[in-house]
Amino acid sequence: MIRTVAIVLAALALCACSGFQTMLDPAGDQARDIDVVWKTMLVVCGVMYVLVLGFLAWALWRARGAGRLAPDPITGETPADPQLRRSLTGWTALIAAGLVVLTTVSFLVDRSLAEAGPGPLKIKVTGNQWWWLIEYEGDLPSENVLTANELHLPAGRPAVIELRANDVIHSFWVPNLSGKEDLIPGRINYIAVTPRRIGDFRGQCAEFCGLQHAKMAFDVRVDTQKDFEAWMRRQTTSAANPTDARAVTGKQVFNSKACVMCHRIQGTDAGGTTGPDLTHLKSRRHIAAGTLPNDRGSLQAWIADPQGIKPGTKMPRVPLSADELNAVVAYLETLK
Ligand code: HEC
Ligand SMILES: [Cu+2]
Repeated sequence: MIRTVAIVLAALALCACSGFQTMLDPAGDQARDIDVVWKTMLVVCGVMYVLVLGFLAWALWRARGAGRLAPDPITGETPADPQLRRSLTGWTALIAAGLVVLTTVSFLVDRSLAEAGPGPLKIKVTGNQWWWLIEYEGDLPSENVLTANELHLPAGRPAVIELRANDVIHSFWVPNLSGKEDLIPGRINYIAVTPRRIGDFRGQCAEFCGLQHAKMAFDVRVDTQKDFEAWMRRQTTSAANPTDARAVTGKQVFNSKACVMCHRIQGTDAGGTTGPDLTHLKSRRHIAAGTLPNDRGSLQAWIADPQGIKPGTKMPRVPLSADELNAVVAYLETLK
């Protein structure tokens, strides 16, 4: 029996304390600082809670002896209790000390969250209903990178992310790396992130932003500096021309339908900015902001009926024949 309980508790602790979308498993400086505040609060409040319950039990126990502190039946006065006075003074001091600890820790952590380290990587993230535009500023304009729904960061280097919104208020939150920061139309906010652990994480919009708010997630990849640079270099290249016959047809279909008005594919006539950049679509893990895995079946389902998968999404259903749909997907699959 005790063993079963122990196993269940251990399983609960494990599944709550590690993972790619949890603040209990910090993988960056800011998340680690926030974790310090959380643990301090847990300890201080936990100790207080146990003490309060302990004193309550003790008071009930004492009251059992009946009438020790009962008013004098003749004068109606309660006898002074020096022990009680001393305990109350001690108790007040303890509360004050607890509050001082909490205030100090949260003040210090708040300060440290406000400053990024030296030489930060600069990234712009723009919230749209319901996807994330992500831009990296290179040293030269030709080294700028435009992508969507997948944030890449080098481990160990501070990054400052500039946050904007195109329509309504969204909120940027990657629990493993840092706190939350709102994206507000007409305003620029910043959030600093210094990832320390290589791995895949997940971010989520944390401010209700309409119908598909829950399907406004993004992937985060923390790489070594070298892998990050290789990724950046690939992202700056134009889309290769398809060679496969079906993909060639797919490109023609894409460019002759409404797709071209909303999506950009670098190196082609497609230059729309209403939807995500598709130049390196297949290098991403998910489509439609974390909604579906990035495979052939999902791409077909999405393009055939975006409104069925994400009702209200700003991508309309573009009528395509089955052949056209297959061809377009074959083309999209060449966009590595
Ligand atoms: C009116 C603008 C518009 C048109 C037309 C349009 N799209 Fe989209 N598309 C979007 C928007 C906006 C999104 C993001 C939707 C979301 O995640 O909520 C999107 C998402 C996508 C995605 C997923 C991209 C990603 O990284 O998540 C693919 C693939 C795609 N569109 C392909 C197409 C194809 C192929 C066509 C033509 C048949 C097309 N789109 C027509 C606006 C458009
Ligand atoms: Cu949102």
